[in-house]
Amino acid sequence: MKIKLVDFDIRGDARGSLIALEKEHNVPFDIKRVYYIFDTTDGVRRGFHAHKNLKQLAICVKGSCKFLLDDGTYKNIYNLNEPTKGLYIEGFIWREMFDFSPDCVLMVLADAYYDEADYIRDYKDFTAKVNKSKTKV
Ligand code: T46
Repeated sequence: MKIKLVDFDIRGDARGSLIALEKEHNVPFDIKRVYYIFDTTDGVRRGFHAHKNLKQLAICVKGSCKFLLDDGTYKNIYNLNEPTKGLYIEGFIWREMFDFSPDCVLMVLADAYYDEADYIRDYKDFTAKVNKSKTKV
């Protein structure tokens, strides 16, 4: 299980800024899928799930939003408000996204194709699985 904030180098010049995302350089997995969330309804909260097996890198390329990440023991809130930062999420972590600014474009890179079977969408199932893995030690 891993959560990490990643800083991207800006390849900027007098014309403006550019950030390149490359597998193994600043993206620590093989990119299979990219999706982005935008035009989010005011006050909405999304996510409410964990993944059984997925690596993701979330970047707010415009505007801002917040991520609540919960490993079943600790909860942390991450504020994504610049395109130079990515939030890397790997492993069994519950996530909720909220406080989207009206202009927010949240881009997510993932190491696997979309698969509903990889989602745990019930918080009780999530905590039960976390507790089961703790007792396995
Ligand atoms: C995650 C957070 C950060 C697809 O058809 N393909 C896709 O690749 C995705 C991501 C979604 N969908 C469909 C499934 C639903 O009918 O798009 C609809 C909205 O997806 P969902 O309700 O899962 O969206 P969020 O914002 O709750 O969660 C998404 C990702 O699903 C999830 O992996 O970690 O963003």
